[in-house]
Amino acid sequence: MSDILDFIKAKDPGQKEFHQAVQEVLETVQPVLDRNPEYRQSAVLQRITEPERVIMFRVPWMDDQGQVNVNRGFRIEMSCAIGPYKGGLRFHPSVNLSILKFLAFEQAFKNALTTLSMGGGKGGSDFDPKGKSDNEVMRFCQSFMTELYRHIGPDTDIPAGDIGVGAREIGYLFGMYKRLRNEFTGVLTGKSLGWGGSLIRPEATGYGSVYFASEMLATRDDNLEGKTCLVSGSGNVAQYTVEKIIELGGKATTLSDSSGYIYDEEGIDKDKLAFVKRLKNVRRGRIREYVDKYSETVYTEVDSTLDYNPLWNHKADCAFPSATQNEINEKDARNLVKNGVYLVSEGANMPSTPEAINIFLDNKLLYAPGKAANAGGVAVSGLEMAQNSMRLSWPREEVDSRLRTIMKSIHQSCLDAAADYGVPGNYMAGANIAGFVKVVNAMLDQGLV
Ligand code: NDP
Ligand code: 2IT
Repeated sequence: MSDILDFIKAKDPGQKEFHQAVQEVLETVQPVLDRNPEYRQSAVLQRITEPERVIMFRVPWMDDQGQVNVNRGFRIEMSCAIGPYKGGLRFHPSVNLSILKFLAFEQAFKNALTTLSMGGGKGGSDFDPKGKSDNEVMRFCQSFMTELYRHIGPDTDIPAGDIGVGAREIGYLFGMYKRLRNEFTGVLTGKSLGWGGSLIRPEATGYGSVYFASEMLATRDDNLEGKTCLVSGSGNVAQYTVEKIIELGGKATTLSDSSGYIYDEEGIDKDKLAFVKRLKNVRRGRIREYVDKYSETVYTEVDSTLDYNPLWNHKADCAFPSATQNEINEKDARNLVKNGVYLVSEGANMPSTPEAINIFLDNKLLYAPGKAANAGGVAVSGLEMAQNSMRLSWPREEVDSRLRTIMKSIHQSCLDAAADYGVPGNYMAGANIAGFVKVVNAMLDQGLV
């Protein structure tokens, strides 16, 4: 196991996020390999850690001043063992091969857990949509799709949103794909409702993460009623996490963006959440404006000299990290435990460092890893694909009830796999093992391809 990890690190030395994601999975699936010696002969670890295909391309685009800019575009086609490549696109200046490979790697196992037939992929660009006009974003998306279109298709690879890619970007990307291919198909998910989108897709990741939390609480005869929750981020996932927490009787006290966070001791209610949605989705403003509107609340600017994030240092019961990778470090994890938090449900992908995860596990928290807790988003993407194929759309209640059933099933698969391999209650090990076994068995069934 450690030989394989050393080999991967030596081959791509700079890819620290990818190494982190791989190390976690390799460490937890060791007992699966011990029980299935044929996996070694078939070199399954070497195969699942090497993307089936990596596409990297130049994206030239013109800004509103007539200046030409160049960004880098990517699509990582990680695994199509159980279905066509599926996963989001991230537009953020930090995007690089390491981050997209970690996301694509996690996606393959996440998608396997959803019960639907989807392989794993991820893509994006180091383009920063922040501060750009709609026209600039449109020109960028059109240029990006002018290359991407030849690699994707409704039965081949189906991208969707992630950080920096929401309904606006999906619209521009879809428009260009349709023009280039002369076909109207479900090649992207997260589409708007009027032209092929699914009800509940915008809500799905946040709702799903809270449904998963409710399932974990139910194992202790508990629920979200009256629970205080810390939420990070203020984008798609964070907004619908707060919405579901409110609906289930909990109280969310924090939201953040990359500049800082707000603390609202009274709780973010429906009206305040509606303000955040307008602020973030329509005006594309900063979370600090929340305190201008609600003066009894507190805004704290990011302080890069601190070695912890003060957002995670408030009294609470539950935490829903919903911004980005490695946003909870060891010190943050200790602060969470010290403040009484006993449940962490990861809306973001890999938001906790390995040291933070160890603290959650040592302290017997109900800890749900992203590949289980945030799988509701891609699951409803799968339901969007199903509806597109049938050329019909299901009502809100139907999609929501399917989402709830899928989250329940993921929760059960994690518990079953964890118990089967002697680590009862360890959702991280359970998610990794259940996802891994499904992907690897499909690979073995299909021969050496
Ligand atoms: P959005 O772009 O809608 O929102 C992202 C939020 O996170 C913003 O508040 C953003 O702040 C903050 N953020 C992003 N990068 C950083 C950073 N480096 N440091 C601090 N804050 C940051 O994205 P989503 O809500 O869609 O995604 C959030 C997380 O959820 C990601 O980890 C994503 O991979 C994961 N996820 C998303 C799914 C989906 O369906 N959308 C599905 C499953 C997981 P700012 O505006 O200042 O950048
Ligand atoms: O990380 C994720 O699962 C997503 N960004 C959603 C992917 C999708 O295809 O809906």
